[in-house]
Amino acid sequence: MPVSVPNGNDPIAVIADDPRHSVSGFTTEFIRELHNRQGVSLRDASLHDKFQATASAVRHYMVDEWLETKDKNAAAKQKTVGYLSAEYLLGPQLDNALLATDLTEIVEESLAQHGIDLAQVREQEVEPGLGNGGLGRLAACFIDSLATMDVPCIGYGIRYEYGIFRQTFVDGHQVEEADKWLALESPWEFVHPENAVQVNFAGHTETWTDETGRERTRWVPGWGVQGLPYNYLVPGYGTRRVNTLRLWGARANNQFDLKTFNQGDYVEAVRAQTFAENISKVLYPEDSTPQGKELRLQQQYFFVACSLRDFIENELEPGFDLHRLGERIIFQLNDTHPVIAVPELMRILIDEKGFEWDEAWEVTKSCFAYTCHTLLPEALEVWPTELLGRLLPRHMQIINLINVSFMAEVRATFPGDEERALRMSIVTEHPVQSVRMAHLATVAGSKVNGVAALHSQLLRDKVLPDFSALWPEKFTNVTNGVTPRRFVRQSNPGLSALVTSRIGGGWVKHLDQFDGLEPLADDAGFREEFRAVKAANKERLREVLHKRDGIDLPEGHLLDVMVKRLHEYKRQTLKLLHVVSLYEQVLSGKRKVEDLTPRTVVFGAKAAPGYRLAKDIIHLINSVAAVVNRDPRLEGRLGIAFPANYNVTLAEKLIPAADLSEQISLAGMEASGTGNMKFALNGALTIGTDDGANVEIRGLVGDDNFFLFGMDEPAAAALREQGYRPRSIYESDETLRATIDLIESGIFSGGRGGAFGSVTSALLDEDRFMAFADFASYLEAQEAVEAKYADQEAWTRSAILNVARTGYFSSDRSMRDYLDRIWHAGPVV
Ligand code: NTF
Repeated sequence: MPVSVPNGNDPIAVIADDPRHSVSGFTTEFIRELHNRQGVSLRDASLHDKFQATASAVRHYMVDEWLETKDKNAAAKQKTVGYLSAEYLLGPQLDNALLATDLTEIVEESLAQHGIDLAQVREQEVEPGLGNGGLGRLAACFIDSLATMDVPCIGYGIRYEYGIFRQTFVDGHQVEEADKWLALESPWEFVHPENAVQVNFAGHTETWTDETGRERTRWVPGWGVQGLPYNYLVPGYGTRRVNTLRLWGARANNQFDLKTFNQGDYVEAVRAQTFAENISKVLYPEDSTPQGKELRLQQQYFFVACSLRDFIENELEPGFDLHRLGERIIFQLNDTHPVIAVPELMRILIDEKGFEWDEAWEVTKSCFAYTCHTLLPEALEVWPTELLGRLLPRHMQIINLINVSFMAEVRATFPGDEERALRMSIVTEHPVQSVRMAHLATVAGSKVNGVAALHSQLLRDKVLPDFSALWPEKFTNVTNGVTPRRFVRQSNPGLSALVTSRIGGGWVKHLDQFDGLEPLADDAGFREEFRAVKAANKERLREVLHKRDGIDLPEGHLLDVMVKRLHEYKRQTLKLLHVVSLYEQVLSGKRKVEDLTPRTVVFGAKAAPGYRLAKDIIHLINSVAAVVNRDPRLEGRLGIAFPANYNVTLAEKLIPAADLSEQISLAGMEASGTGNMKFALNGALTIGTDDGANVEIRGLVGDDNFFLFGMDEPAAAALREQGYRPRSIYESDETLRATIDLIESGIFSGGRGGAFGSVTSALLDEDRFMAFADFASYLEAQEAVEAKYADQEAWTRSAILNVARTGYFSSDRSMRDYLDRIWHAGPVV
């Protein structure tokens, strides 16, 4: 490799003098991998062998840079971002690696020369689904951006053996299957068993007196496991930097508990091993509503303990003065999941390194910052002190001590305000004595941020108001972003080529350059090309859905897409009520079928396996689809497609094909959303509420290019305050009543009335997220959609303006905001 290239900013220069960077060069690497890694000849290789060999050959092209990056980091001694996240929803890796190494055409040609189709090889990849949804995908976008921006970063997380479950439908019901993503092994990881880290649990603490006569505490653990680091390469785009994603897998300490084994209980001995290895076995599938399960706390502590140990012992030079730790690392807490890292760092500094409490606290505060990703009270994690104290007795002590001095500070600042002190306490007594992890994170973090402007404001005003009164300067906003590499350049090659033909290719790294497209919205020729790209993307999607799901998308329809986790607050039911109301209007003759805008509504959504109502909603969607899609009276003008197992791989095909993006959560509920950004960047128009980042999207694209509906957050709060009665809306709104009545009639359940009673009564009796209140407004906005879609020139103009004006939502911009306002770190080249 041309390590001699002094400045790695020009990938073309780097590549030009690499002899391997040619068709014959790649062929050599590929054949070598087939032989040496897969142990097969080209003649006998299966498609899977070919994928493994392709992937590992492509990885060759990144390894030198990766090693070089490590050396560069060690020499520079600059601050590293330690992104602590329980989830990384990476998506398939091959295309991303091909893009970063600029090998796509070369590999395509090299494989073609041997009769291999890259497209088929690509399909072999099983995506690592190590996340639930937005939070995990955001982490993946962020590490991509940091590498691209030359910033030293280690992503730390868990190598779940089973990622997010595979969703299938049986009679319209969701059925979960284990996600065996490692069954055929991942070609992307480097495991280093020799760098295993010991992690302990349980036991008790005791005090002792050190040589200086100082009273110290030590933790005598009850049991432990080892964390094995699995390194993934995170290549930057257009730079030589390749950062690291380090995921930890649990392994038993001793392969066998020999004592038990010698006593003859072989099975018991092996069982202990299984117990330890369970820690990294499976991703919890709850999105937004965590279950307070002991295994989950084990997972959280497991990965942060490994990560802190790893950074301190392996990433810093020997003898580094830990009093200055905050100059070299900033650990970003991705939601509350890694917050147990706070007492862990305190424990390391005090118990192991002999720091005084105050010194340790100063260092700790400088090393953490906290991102909150939610507004739902039930999503804020709390751990019963009984559980925490049993699993991590020393950490429980430290949390209590942090709380004692924090309470003293609160009481000194607000004398006599005992209620406030109780509200703010890290440890709460109700309903059972528990630790509020968001409070701990806020107390310890140097900064606390929300993920969109509205969310950060609500975080200050409603979720943590007492904290923002105490420390106003601690709170800030960083609006989320998405990586333009994966979500435009890779997933939408047609649009990428079109855009590049007009404004050059700089946008891939500088997405604000999309603003250069603005004048082209008025260029009829460009609009035609833009429409052709959308049409081709729809065609590609038709092929994918046909092959993947046996779904035949009709041609020429408005593609109306709602893809995200199934949750009541996101209001998939509102979308469904719209479809049912259209159907009802046709059945009852209120609307002529030829007046319907031909439209297919695409849903993609997984429900947490224990979330009953969400699963009932999935069943209802599938049941409505089964009837509507077959009713000849609709003349094929209205349909629902609900492909199972929505994931990153499908998103990359679906988003570029969409016309309309559904972002319809109740205002004040969706922290940000990131799908909303991906759709806008790919030229879909949004129908949405004033929620999360929708607010900023609308602000940028303008009211003429966005379909706003529904109550805003203050209106929703006021209505709730006033006493919300969904049934009275049902009674007064004729369209809504006819829609609900049609569902209750049994038409979607083979004549059995009341089959979807759980869904309809949740709406009629409670409607926690006020779908009824926004129903009329939503239908009106959908009429505006139809009117605009009828004028294809106007629609395309708006779509182009969406692309041109949303460059702000690059995760590179998010990273710049974090670097400037929170991390105070920068690039190392
Ligand atoms: C999610 N939060 C939010 O619900 C989304 O609005 C947001 O876009 C993403 O985070 C990324 O910031 C969660 O998944 C969790 F766990 F915090 F509830």
